Amino acid sequence: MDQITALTEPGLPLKEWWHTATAYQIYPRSFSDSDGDGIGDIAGIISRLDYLKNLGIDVIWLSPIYRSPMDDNGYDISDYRAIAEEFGTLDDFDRLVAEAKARGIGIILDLVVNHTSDEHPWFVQSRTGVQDNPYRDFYIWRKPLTDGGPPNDLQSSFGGPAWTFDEASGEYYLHLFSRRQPDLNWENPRVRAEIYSMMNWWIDRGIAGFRMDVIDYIGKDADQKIVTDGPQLHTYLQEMNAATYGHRDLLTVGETWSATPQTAMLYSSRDRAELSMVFQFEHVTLQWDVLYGKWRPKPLDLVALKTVLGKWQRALETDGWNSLFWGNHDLPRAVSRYGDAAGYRVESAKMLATVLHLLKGTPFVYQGEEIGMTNVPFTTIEQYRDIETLNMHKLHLDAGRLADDFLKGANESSRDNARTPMQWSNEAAGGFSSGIPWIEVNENYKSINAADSVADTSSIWHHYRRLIALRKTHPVIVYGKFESWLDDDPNVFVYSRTLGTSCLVVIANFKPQPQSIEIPADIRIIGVCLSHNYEPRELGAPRLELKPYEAFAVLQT
Ligand code: TEU
Repeated sequence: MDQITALTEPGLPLKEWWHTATAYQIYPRSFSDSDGDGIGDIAGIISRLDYLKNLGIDVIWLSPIYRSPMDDNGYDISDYRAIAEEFGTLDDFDRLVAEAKARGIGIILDLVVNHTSDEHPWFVQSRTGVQDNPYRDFYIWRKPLTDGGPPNDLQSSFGGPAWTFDEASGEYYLHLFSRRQPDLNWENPRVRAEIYSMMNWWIDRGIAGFRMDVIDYIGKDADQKIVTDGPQLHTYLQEMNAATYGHRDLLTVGETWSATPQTAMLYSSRDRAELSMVFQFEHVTLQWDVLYGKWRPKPLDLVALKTVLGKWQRALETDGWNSLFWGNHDLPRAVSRYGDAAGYRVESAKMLATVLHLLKGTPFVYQGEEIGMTNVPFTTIEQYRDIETLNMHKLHLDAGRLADDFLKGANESSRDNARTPMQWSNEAAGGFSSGIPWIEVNENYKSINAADSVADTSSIWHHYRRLIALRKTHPVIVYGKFESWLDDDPNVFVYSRTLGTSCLVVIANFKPQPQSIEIPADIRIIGVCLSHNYEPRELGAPRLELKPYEAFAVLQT
């Protein structure tokens, strides 16, 4: 059977443009500063579009660019239809969309509609204290209990109670993040209508889709303390789909920390008309400590990681769709978390890319990952900017944790690891800005930067570029059936992808020690080597000696 016939076999998903796409996430504040104020901006992004085009990506997910007091770097929006002044203007944005489109790249916006900023006019109205204000019911207000306390003990993700008392109205409002991010009341049909109208306004400007912030929260029932997967969640998503992007060809990806393969099917199954795909985080939380969470991470357990990734590959085999990612703006740098930034940075970054990009799903590359940027070794809490890190620092210290111990956790897991400026060159501030960056540049920019990576054909950047191109030329990477091998091996990941007569085998050593493995009898490592991070190896032998972090992929047709 030829590959095109295989693609239209019954049981396989219909083809969508985003099946073959690779996305790239930009955190605008830290990407490229065009005017020297130390903060990245839209004009800066435009100036880097050729770099991204060259890498081969199809879609850019922009973290929020809307007007915001920046309590949570833009995830606190005060005007959904305006651009933050430090990022530029609506004209700049329209130019970005057009310039990206001219290069075959779509722009996906971050849709943050679980909450707004407390400076959003809706909330300003809502909290005036006048109970019959038409905006009162745009947010979630509750009377104090008889002892004056909050309605229940729901906690904010950023630490402390999720309810804050408002003197003016004598009631509590809900905020599952900072107190400056009040939760919208999705039960109010006027709130939903406003959001859909805003979404259509952006869609009409030519965007390619949305990444939806904590979208698993919108069906919540705060009184029952149900936050994720609330009773109305899927009803609202179907309503949103029908009212906005349902009849357009857009990519929608929900951020869903709560997703399981079962719920992912609810979100992304074709007949349900909700989302294209979700971000699931099981491979992330796997490394969190029971007590301290991400602030005292556990070492990587490869068997557990393979189990999670394999489970998701199998569950969404014939319907629904996976997203694939190692990092984002909330997570540590991929090579620091899953690889070996100190000993084998280049080899392990390439290995991780190989493993991820040859799975089934849409890969998302987080800015700087393609050059192997690492976590930042801040030595004092004053160097951190992230609201979550600063709040947690206080809470952990108040609870008796030693400052150095917290810093060690922050070095490994703070969101600021991902937010230090993109390292463009070995010039001052890594070529990110001619001014003083809003957060310190990682001091390793002299040896880790985009200019050097692009110039060196053996770099991590070129490895990413090749992997991204492979997805475009080999349908087996897009649609092939996933199977895994040596599942109990704690050091090596072996999987295959099969489509028609094509079989791709991927072998990756996740350790700094060499490994010797017996090739399972039912797979054969013969054919063309599509990707490797050392010299191409001789194929066909029944035993394989793998070098530290060696990874390669072989295609047999
Ligand atoms: O993140 C949701 C979220 O739950 C994270 O804040 C998470 O709790 C934390 O990073 C893991 O410890 C989204 C955005 O991606 C994040 O940047 C925002 O701060 C948050 O929502 C609020 O909008």
